[in-house]
Formats: sequence, structure tokens, C-alpha cells
Amino acid sequence: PFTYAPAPESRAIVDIASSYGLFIDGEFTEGSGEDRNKTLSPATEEVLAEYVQANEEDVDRAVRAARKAFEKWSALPGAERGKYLFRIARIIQERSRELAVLETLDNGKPIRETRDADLPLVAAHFFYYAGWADKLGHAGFGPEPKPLGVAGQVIPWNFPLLMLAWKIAPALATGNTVVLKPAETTPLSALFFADICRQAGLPKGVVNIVTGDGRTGAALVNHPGIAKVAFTGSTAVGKAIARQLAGTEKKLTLELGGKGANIVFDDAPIDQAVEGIVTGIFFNQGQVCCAGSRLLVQESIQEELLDALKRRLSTLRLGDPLDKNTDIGAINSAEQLARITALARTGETEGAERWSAPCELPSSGYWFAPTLFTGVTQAHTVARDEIFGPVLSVLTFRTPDEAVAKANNSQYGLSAGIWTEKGSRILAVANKLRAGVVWANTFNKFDPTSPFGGYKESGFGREGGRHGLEAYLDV
Ligand code: TXE
Repeated sequence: PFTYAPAPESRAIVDIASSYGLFIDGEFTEGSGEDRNKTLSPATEEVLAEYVQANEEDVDRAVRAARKAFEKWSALPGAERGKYLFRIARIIQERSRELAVLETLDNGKPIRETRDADLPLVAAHFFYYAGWADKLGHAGFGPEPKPLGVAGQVIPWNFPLLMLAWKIAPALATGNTVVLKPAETTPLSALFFADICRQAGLPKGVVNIVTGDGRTGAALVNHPGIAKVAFTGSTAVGKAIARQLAGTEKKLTLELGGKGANIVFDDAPIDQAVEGIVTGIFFNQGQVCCAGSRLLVQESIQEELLDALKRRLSTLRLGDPLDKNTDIGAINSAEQLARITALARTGETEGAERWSAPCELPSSGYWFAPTLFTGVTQAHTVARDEIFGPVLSVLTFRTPDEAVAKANNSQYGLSAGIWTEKGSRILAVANKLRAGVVWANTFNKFDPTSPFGGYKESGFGREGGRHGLEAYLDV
């Protein structure tokens, strides 16, 4: 099968990012201990870089720097803070090629996605919140809403830069300072972003980046100097953090897992729905919290839709994430691939019928072919658990009420989609779905002006939009 070697230019980008160290008080610095972690290319298993495993002392240094910076940053007129955010947004645009390559190397997702989805959304997020910085008195939170202090932010590996943008942009716009910990398998773009903060002349200590695994995350979350924790990641860790913070005065927002229902009614245009289903579950190899991982199809069109879907899946190109023709990249880590593989096996042993797209998997790296499970009932594990991979579970329904009942039959409530030509049906069904976002005749569309977040075990709090400001203000 195919071999893959990053071009020397891409290697150089990695070398730059990996020479950074921690970003504390406006400077790149060594950690206080000797611990190092490695980040791999998921497409080749090649070591991309070593980075510092920050310990409690490092986290403490970062939080102190952020606290010191808070005094001046929070006192700046909003318009001044906005200027810095606009500058950061512009530099992200200017350096978006480098960032897209770095993100693709470290994460494994196709360059077409980082170039056309992640990076434009990252810049848009900074532009959007830059615009809010001088309008907080007019945001419906009273005349002078106050920032909270230092925000401790822990993010996952599926959208490393975009999750960073969702966390940092609103925090800074509202006058908070931050210590952010990227995920252990994707630290590089956050370090590159730190360099952009430097380039933008952002005052020292306003943004601090500490790299490391869950131990670094725990040290940050539990540090007494932070006022707020913003976490995106697994439901298990989110719940653990909520338990740890109970009894403290720290504020918390959680964005956790999902099991999104993508509901296709019999009057939906089939070709369009097929594209939406593909975007819903195979975008970023399905490693998306709001993925449309449950297809609910009206019984009468099941056969036609599944035939069309299988034909479409057979044309997806899996392989080199840096090739701009690639549709399906690598799974982010060996651990994640093992989780997906185990859940898919459970699907088979529980009796669901498995179909995988006929594609050759590269001999090294972490890969999983686009997969469908049919004959799935609500009792099946693949209908209930978040797989976080390119695996779609297909269920059927007969009436709109049955579709709503099945869609809502989940511990999660992050996203849903509706495919129908009837506008009245969209409104009626959307209003009954217990999900933070409902897309109509599209899926996985994001916009910084719209709040995003979950019901039920998908978490609480909203990111994006005017609502996203509230998480960083005392109103
Ligand atoms: O998540 P973790 P993992 C889901 C998805 C996936 C599963 C496991 O189903 O298969 O979670 O992924 C940091 N205190 N999602 O293991 O461990 C960790 O270092 C503080 C959904 O990668 O939650 C990383 O930075 N922080 C999801 C971040 O938490 C801790 C995105 C997420 O890692 C910590 C990712 C601790 N005790 C996974 N332990 C989504 N909602 O999009 C770990 N971390």
C-alpha cells in the first residue's frame, strides 16, 4: 500500500514548533523538570517532536503570570483588547498555510479540512470576539460586566486550534487571562499560536500555554489561582472535574461527548442527504463531538438511501493527509484507534450488520475505513456509546414522533440534523429535539455567531455567539 513521507518544508514547520517549550509570561521556557512527551504523526507513527511535560511547578508559574497580567489586561479599555484580537486574527490568516500543515501533521486530519474548515473558522472566531470587546456594556449583561480572572482551559485533540480559539478568544475579549493546556497528542499548533501572540505584541502573561497530559490538566484545574475552568473532552474526565470543583468557587463549563441523530425523512432529496450524512460522520474521521453518528432513516426510503450512501462511501479517498485530494485521514492516536476497533467489534458481536468501504489501509499509521452498521436497535452499544470514529449506526423510524423519540433516547444531547423539504416539519421536529444544535438540510456547519453546547451529559455552558461571553463574565 501507500507510503508517506512529509515533505522537507513540512518537517521544518514541525521543527520550529517543537523548539518552543512552554509559553509562560510571554516567553518560551524550559520546564522545571526533566519530563518530556512525544507527539507522533498519526499517518506514519513517526515522532514529530518532543515537548515538555509540564509539572505542578510549571503550572503554578503560568497561573502566577496570568494573575499578574490580569490586573492590567482587565483594566484596558475593551477597544484596546479588541485591537490585539484583531491583530491575532489577521496573523492567523497570514500564517494559515503553515498552521494548516502543522495541524494536519500532528492530528492526521486531511489538509483540505484544516485549510478550508479549521483555519478559516479559527480566524473567524478571533475576528468575531474582537468585535465584542468594546461592546460588552451593550451585550445585555448590565452596564459593566466583570471578567472572572484567570481561566484554566483544557482542550482535546480533535480540533486543536479551533478548540483553542473557542476558549481563548472570548476569554480575552472579556478581560480574562488564560492558561491553556492542549491535548497530549496535538500540542504543536498551540505552541505555534503562542508565537503568534508574541508576534501580535500581546502583553506578557495574558496567554500562557502549558503542554502535558492529564496530570498537567489536573494540576491546572485544581490550582487555587484560577477562577474558571473551561473543559472540552471526554464525559468521564468532565464529570471528574465537576466533582473536583464542587465546593470551590471556581466556575465551570463543560463540552463533552455526543451521539448526534441525523434524521432523514422520506421527502428529503437523497443526493443532498447522502452528502450531509457523509459530512456528518466522516468529517475529521468522525472524531467530532457533534458528529451525526446515528442515522435515523424513514423506513420507506431505507434501501434507496443506503444503496446511494454505500456507493458514495466507496468513492472516498483514504490516505496521505497532506494530499489535498484526501477525504479520510488518519485516526489521531493508537489509543483512539483501539477504542474505535473495540466498539466496532462489539457492534458485530451484538448482532448488528457491518459494512466497510472497500479501501486499502496504509501499512503504518492509524487508519479505520468508513463503516456502517445496519440492523441496529436502540439497545445496541453502537447506538448508545460515543465511538468517536468513522462509524455510522443506522436505525429506522416510521413517523416523525418515533424519530423524535429515538433521537432523544440518548444520554447525550449535543447535535441533531433533519433532512426534509417541509419547512413546517423542520420547525416542529427541531423544537422537540433535546440537542444544543439542530441543523436542517446540512450538518457540521459552524459559525462563531452561534452558541454551541450540550444538553444532558454533553455538558453545560455555551461557547460561541453572545452566549459564549457569559461564561467569562460576572454579570
Ligand atoms: O479524552 P480526555 P481522550 C471523547 C471521545 C474519545 C474519548 C477519550 O469519545 O474517544 O473522549 O478521549 C485532558 N484533569 N472525546 O482520552 O482524556 C487531556 O490531557 C484535567 C470527546 O483523549 O478527556 C486532554 O487535554 N484534564 C471530546 C483533554 O483532557 C485532563 C474530545 C481531553 O482528554 C484529565 C475528546 C484530568 N484528570 C475526546 N485527564 C469532545 N467533546 O469533543 C485528561 N485530561
